[in-house]
Order: sequence, then C-alpha cells, then structure tokens
Amino acid sequence: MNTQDYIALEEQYNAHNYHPLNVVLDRGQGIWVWDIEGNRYLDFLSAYSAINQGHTHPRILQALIDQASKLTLVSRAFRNDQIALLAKELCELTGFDTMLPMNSGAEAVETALKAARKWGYKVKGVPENQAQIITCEGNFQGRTISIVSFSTEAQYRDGFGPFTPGFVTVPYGDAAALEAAITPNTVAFSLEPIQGEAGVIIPPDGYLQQVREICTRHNVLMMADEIQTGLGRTGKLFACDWEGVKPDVVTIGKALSGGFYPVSAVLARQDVLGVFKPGDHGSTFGGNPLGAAVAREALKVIVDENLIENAVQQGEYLKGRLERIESEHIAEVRGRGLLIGVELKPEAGGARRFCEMLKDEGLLCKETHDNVIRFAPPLIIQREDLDWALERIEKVLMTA
Ligand code: IF1
Repeated sequence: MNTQDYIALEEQYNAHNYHPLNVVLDRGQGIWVWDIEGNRYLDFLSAYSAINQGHTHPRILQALIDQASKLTLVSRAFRNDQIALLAKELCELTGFDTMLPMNSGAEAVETALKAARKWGYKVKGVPENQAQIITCEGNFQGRTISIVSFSTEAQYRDGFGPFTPGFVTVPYGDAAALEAAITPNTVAFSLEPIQGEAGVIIPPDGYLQQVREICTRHNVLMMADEIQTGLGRTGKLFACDWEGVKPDVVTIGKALSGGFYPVSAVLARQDVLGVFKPGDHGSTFGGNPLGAAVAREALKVIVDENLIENAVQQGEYLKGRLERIESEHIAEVRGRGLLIGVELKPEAGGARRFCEMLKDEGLLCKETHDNVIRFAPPLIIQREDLDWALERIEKVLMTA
C-alpha cells in the first residue's frame, strides 16, 4: 500500500473531523518521525506538546512494556500499586496536596469544572444550581459539550447546542474585566496561562499575579489549564511559574505520559478535590496501573534529562533566530520556552501553505487559526537540530 492508498482508506472509513497534512507516519524516535515511504521528518509539533520527551522514549517504553506484562487495568473498584506511587510522586513534584487521574485532557477539565461547582456549593455556600464559572475569550480546553459551551470559536460550537449553562467569558489578559465579572455565585476562573490554540497568545506581564490576587480576594478558585503549557513546555514546570503564581487547581495531560498513552490529571488543594466523595465521579481507565506506570516514568524523564532547562535554552535560541528572519510574511514571533508562534501577515496567504512547504522540506508543523504557525518541538531537541530546522524555515519564509 502506498501513501495514496492509506489516505483513500482513511477518507472512506474515518470521519472527516480533521484536515491532516498528507504524510502517513509509521515510526518515530526522539525528535524524528518517518513516513511509510521512508522519508524522515523533524517533528516540530510534538503532538501538540504530548511528546515533550521525544518519540518512543526508551525509558518510558520500557516502563510500558514492564507494566503491560504485569497488570494493565483493574478499574477503581480495587486498588493498584501504581496509582498510589503516581499520586505521591506527582504531588511531590508539583507541590499540590492531591490529584485525581483521568485519561484525556478534556476529561481532566470536566473534572476540574465539576470540582469547582461542588466546591462552590459545599464550601463557598453558593445556592444550588447557581454556580458560575468565568472563562476567557479565545479559550481552548477540549471538545466535550460543556467545554465547547464556553468556547468563543464559532466552529467548535456550531451544531452542538443546547449548551451547558453557567459560564461567562471575559477578554483574555484583562484583569479588570475578570474582577468586574465576578458575582457572589462565581466559583472559579478557568484560564490557559498561555493560549495555545488561539495562536500562542501570551498575556500581559503581571496578569497571572493579578488573577491570583483577585481570585483570592473574592474566594474564587483560580484554575489553570496546563495541559498544553505544563510539564516543561514553556521552560518552567508550569507556565504559571513564570509569574510565581500557584493556582488552586491545575489540569495536566498530554506530556504526562510522554505520548504513550492517554493520561491526564487534576491537581488541587485538599479542600477542593476533597469535595468528591465515593461515587461522585470516576472513569473506568482513569488511574489504571499501565497509565500510571507510564506517567511515573514520563515525569522522571522530564526531571532526569533536565528537559525544562533545555526548553529555556533551546527556546531562547529558536525564538531569537526566528525573530531575525527578515521575511516580508512575518508579522510577529512570540513564545515562551519551546512553545512558539510565528504570526504571518494576512496577505501572506495563510499559514497552511507554509506548513505544506515545510513538510516537503522535512519539517512537520501545524498552523493554528489562519495565520499562525506553531513551533513546538520535543524538549529533548538540541542546537544542531534547531539549526537544521531553521535552515528550512528560513528558506520557506524567504522564498515562498
Ligand atoms: C484536537 C488545538 C492544541 C488543550 C488545552 C485541554 C485540551 C487541549 C489547553 C484537551 C487539547 C489539542 C486537542 C487537539 C489539538 C490540540 C490543540 F489546536 F486543538 F487547540 F494543542 F492547541 N486544554 N489540545 O490544548 O485535551 O482532550 O485533546 O486530550 O482537538 O485536535 P484532549
């Protein structure tokens, strides 16, 4: 079967909810992936930051194999050894009291929203069914009905109503707007410390600290979605660390398993996650020993291989070099660590065509919205690999 055969099969039998680049991959190692024709590409997307540790990391692979040959799933009807160890190690690493494991990022966000509402009723004393959660314009937190209920992106909502009530949105980066939107029934403010999907939007300096202060003063939970930005991507363990801010609730996913297996989690103070009593919430696969063992090793790799420090160093280098490209197409380069967006001018003809050209040069990346190219290589990347990539990026941006 050749590339066209695989594309035809996928188009025939798979729902068309994506528009992928036409490259059919069948192998990955470190920062590299290979297509079925044997062409090699540098992965400059890292599965939207799920592959921070690089593809098929040998240590995580070994943890997966070892655990898969011992015990994979018992459900939460019984205990397993790995969930206990993951909980301890994750809380010690992040400084949170307690965690709740789920699978996808959207499930972690749903869990956080449920926790916030229940905390509102049981702890804050909000009248039944009146809880309000504030979110941000331009947010992306997943695809469930409740999450798209507060999306401000028309396509993510179109055709999916009726929507879950209880959400209001405020402009991102505007602390005064947040404060003005708070009512006695506000239980939480949910935000991404950097908006990835919206185009790598970095809020004004001091915003996260202002949010923290406002949330504390009004007894509103600050909930940070670090599913994309967390676990080293921006050059800190969490993007909120750039402002020294500790949210009440943090959601993580993606790189929590190094891309081997869907593992997500909610991290919070004891009084928040403590509102869940047996039977209130759960998941068949959440906290299963296979996922937990994989996550434990994925976290150790981030620490042992100094991936956070590497993200700072390589991110500074990559961003600096991108800023120096004198292409008429570039409007702005922005980013933190190894999460970088190159915004193209509207007249550049859209980011998609640049991603297609970069693919032909051996570099895989993805546009977000119409005019932003997102660069997010694995955090193991080294200077010479960035030079290799930059040669191609420069060529495409200068000649296209
Ligand atoms: C897709 C985007 C990125 C996320 C944040 C929660 C989730 C995500 C901050 C949900 C997921 C993914 C989903 C994936 C593409 C990707 C994405 F472009 F769509 F927006 F990364 F930027 N919070 N983001 O970024 O996690 O349930 O998917 O595990 O939907 O195609 P999930």
